[in-house]
Amino acid sequence: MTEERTEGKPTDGTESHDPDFPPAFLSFMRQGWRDTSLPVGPRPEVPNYAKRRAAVSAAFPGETLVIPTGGEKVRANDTEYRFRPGSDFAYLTGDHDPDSVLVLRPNGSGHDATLYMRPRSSRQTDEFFRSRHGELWVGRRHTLAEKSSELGLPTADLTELEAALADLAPARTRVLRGFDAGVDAAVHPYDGPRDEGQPARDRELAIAISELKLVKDEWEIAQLQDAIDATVHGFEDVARALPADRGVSERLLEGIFALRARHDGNDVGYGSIVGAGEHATILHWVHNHGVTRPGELLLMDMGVENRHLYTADVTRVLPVNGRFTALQRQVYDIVYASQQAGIEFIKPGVNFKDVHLTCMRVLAEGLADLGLLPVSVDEAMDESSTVYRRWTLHGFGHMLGIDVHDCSNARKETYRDGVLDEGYVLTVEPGLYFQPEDELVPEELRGIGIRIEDDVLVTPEGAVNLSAGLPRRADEVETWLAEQREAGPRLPG
Ligand SMILES: [Mn+2]
Repeated sequence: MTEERTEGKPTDGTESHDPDFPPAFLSFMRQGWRDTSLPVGPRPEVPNYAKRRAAVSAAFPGETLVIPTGGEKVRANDTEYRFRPGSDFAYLTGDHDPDSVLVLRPNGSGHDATLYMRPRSSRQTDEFFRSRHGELWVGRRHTLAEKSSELGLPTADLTELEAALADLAPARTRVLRGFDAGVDAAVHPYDGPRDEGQPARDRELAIAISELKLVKDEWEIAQLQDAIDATVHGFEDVARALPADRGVSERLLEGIFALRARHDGNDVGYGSIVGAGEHATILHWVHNHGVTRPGELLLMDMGVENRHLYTADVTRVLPVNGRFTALQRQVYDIVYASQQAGIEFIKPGVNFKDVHLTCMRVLAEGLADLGLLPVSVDEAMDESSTVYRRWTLHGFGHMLGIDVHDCSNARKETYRDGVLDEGYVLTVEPGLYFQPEDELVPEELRGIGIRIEDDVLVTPEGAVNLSAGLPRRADEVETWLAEQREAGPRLPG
């Protein structure tokens, strides 16, 4: 299914700058290799993945379900980005290899699962040393048996997938589209033009998986806590490297956080946002080419993605010189009060939308106190107005899990217009942003951007803040920053 990637290039994956292969070298390379085996056994979390597959199976009785992970993405020419598995595929299998495809076939009472994968390079062909996808280029892959043992899932060679997909009845098949062009082309469940987008039947599969993900099981909550704890660690490293009395580049801070993540065996779940001064007013500031300045604020929105791909999403604002000015603190306290009101409001049964309104009303009241609202708070909060949004810009938060914006295919009625339930994990992240060129705010507010973001678990009693390892209140943030500086720089080692 991936051959089209090499179209127009030598089929063995070599490049024009690669050396030739004289026969003497080829025959010498083909001999004398000892077989090896990987020391793998069933991973403890295997039953969790089986449970999720059973839930998807129950939603689509009698139908074949095809769920690819996707392939490596070209960065430039023949270099690729580091592979990141498709979230839904990883959620259902735990497999992290590129190009794999999960197929669930109806068996009368439920489904039989098969993981189609690229097994280790055979020594019977020259692929292992000639192809850039061969093991001497990319490292040892699992055999079919090794992968099966590790994931508790029957496996088959990816080369058999095309035949397996060939005879599927369109009306009884659903594909998670958009991940693997080869799979998408192989299964044609509709006659319309390709550019009409994902057909409704396939869309229902994506929706069902997204809605299953709304409730996190205990193992997932442990993964999220692990990612969040690693994130706390990373924020501490950054705070310890942030000088109070001189500027450093935003990229230094981005790099320290990334170094901590990679050193711990993790990654970042999204491009770190490190906004010094007025860069904090740009919501997705990822250029990070600015410099901190004592006296200004520093906004950092960063999250570690752990080795099972669950990610944190945390934002903190620090006063670079160690102390908020009275005005900075006034704005900070409005955002804090908004976030606190949102967290206190959250419990099973409340509407997602009402959490939003709870947070936004506190922000609107704060804007009124600052003398900025052109109308009353009630008028501003009316659906026909919402003028306060000039300075709040975004919603209160989003679901969090294996994607930073998790459950994104859930229907509006189960997510934005839905009701929170036990086991949901979501961010609470109100903010206030005063653009440097905003003539409707006093000059001293221009260029201030503040967001406080935490990751919250919905429990029977209410909400538990999973990221409480980082303080949020203004005075506590100052104390924490001073403590980190006192402890001194800490680099992984
Ligand atoms: Mn977020």
